[in-house]
Amino acid sequence: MTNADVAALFEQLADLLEYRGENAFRVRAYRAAARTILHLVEPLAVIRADPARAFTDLDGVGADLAVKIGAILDTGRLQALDELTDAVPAVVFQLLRVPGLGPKKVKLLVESLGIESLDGLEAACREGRVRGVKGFGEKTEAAILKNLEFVRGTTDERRLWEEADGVVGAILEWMRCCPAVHTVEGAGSWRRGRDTVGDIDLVAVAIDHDSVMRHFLRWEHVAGVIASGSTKASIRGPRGLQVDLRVVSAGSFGAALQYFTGSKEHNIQLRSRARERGWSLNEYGFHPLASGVHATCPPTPTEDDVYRALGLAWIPPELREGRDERLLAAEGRLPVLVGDRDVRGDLHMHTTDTDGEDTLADMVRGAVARGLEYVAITDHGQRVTMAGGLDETRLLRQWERIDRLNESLGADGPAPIVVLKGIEVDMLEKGGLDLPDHVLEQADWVVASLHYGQNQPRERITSRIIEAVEHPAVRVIGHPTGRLINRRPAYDVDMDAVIAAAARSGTFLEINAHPSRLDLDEHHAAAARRAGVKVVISTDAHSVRGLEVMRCGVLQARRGGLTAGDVVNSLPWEGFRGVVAMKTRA
Ligand code: DGT
Ligand code: CA
Ligand code: CA
Ligand code: ZN
Repeated sequence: MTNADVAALFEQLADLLEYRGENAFRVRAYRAAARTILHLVEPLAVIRADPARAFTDLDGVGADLAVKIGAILDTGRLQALDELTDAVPAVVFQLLRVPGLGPKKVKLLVESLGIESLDGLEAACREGRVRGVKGFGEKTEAAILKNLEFVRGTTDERRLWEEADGVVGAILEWMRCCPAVHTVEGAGSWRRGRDTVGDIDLVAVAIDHDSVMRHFLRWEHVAGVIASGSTKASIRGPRGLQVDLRVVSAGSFGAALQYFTGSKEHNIQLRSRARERGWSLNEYGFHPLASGVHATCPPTPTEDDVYRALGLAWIPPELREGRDERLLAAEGRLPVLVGDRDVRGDLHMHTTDTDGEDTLADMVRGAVARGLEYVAITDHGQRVTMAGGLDETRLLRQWERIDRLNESLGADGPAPIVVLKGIEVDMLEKGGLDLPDHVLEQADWVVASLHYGQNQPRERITSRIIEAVEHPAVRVIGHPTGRLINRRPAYDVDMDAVIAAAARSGTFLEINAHPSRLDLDEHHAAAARRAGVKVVISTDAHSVRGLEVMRCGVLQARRGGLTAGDVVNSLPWEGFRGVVAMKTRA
């Protein structure tokens, strides 16, 4: 069970309680616990394994909830939810998955229209029956139709890259314990750094195939064997993820790693290039196309050999999507992609002054430990009341503390890090920002984000964001499209217009590195690059652990073809201080 799985169970319980009109206090308690758990970067199992800690240390988790969490970790189930589930019609669960439909609305739809399925809801929307229900209107009806499309397009089968990455790390470690394994590497969409992963693919070279297969199937996390043979096997692993293993000979390793890394589209491009040279290409290597020809083909012990034989530079896996990478590789024009070590600063993070879990001092210590040269503290502005957003007085007080912190950091010798006075302002529903200009002018770093009124029509959302882009104090737009992978679609926004405005005004766009945001996504990141807009990769950390997700943002930037030069926070402090100082823009 991942933290997200546990949080989802509590959310479902809260939904069902609310659907049945039960005690609002209990509903809120479960929701608060779900939020806390979702925000933890550390797995609940790790907390439980630590004798010095208890679930009751977590915000909003009392004795009763702590017991429930333990039971979920043991059994994968929440008994209270199982009991309620039987008492609620099945369609309720489907309807609750539609973004924008909460328990109260679902109850109205079920009871007044007799909706029995997603199809039934779609028909009711198309026939204009939903707008007749109290509390619904034409706009809600249109929003439901759009969101129904989203629900249908999303299965829970694809997991966030970071979740898959945890499983890949564990299985590689296990496979490397096997004496018969010579080499084993992860391939597939995980290696390409896609934002979500369907299943995990491993490629191994082994001395003795059988003992490798036996070792694989003996992994403690195998929940079921899907297929097993002497060269390939598939298991159901932790978190429901399928893991495919291929075992090949050392001479085929390069070809196999290349083949199983994919993507399919990229492989098709390589095969057609191989054909031009009179070869076929598969997971075992190159072979002559014409039968009876005994010409020798290039050997493929490494991936580099495969690309070199085709007259191509080695292509980073993140670019292997069958777009323009083959052309760029043939002409030696592949971008030198930004890497984890290029990142020098983190310009979006929260503290206990709003909805963060760790204090200002702890966040800064965490950033120093990660080797960062500068950070911006960007707690929420006052509009985000739910998170205890800062008004002018509280913000100025925080900035005084940051001044003092910087002084003390530099007290004996050079400071290990520069702490910038920042803020994450909210773009208000009716336009404008949630803190006055005279305050924003005093900030070192202003992130502007849109958290409310996400269902407004395209023109409204777009003009709110462009207004923020053009605001002289705003340096970067936070999570510009608002998507939450597998949970909520992006808001309806004209990103071409936003990117064009950012290019005109020199405003940056964020790649939010949180594994379920990754926003800008790879396509928008690439579009920003083409338009000459620089991006900022930020963690939006709400805890010290949250700082670790930077690598997920870097992967997304790499998939967008970004170089260090495209990423503002790859500048060393000496260069970045000039960016901070540059407040008035053309
Ligand atoms: P996923 O698992 O849906 O996130 O995406 P991938 O890319 O990991 O896809 P997967 O697991 O089906 O296959 C791994 C790689 O193996 C894929 O990227 C390319 C290669 N591959 C698998 N099946 C085929 C196929 O039928 N034709 C070709 N050309 N390549 C294939
Ligand atoms: Ca895969
Ligand atoms: Ca696969
Ligand atoms: Zn934030």
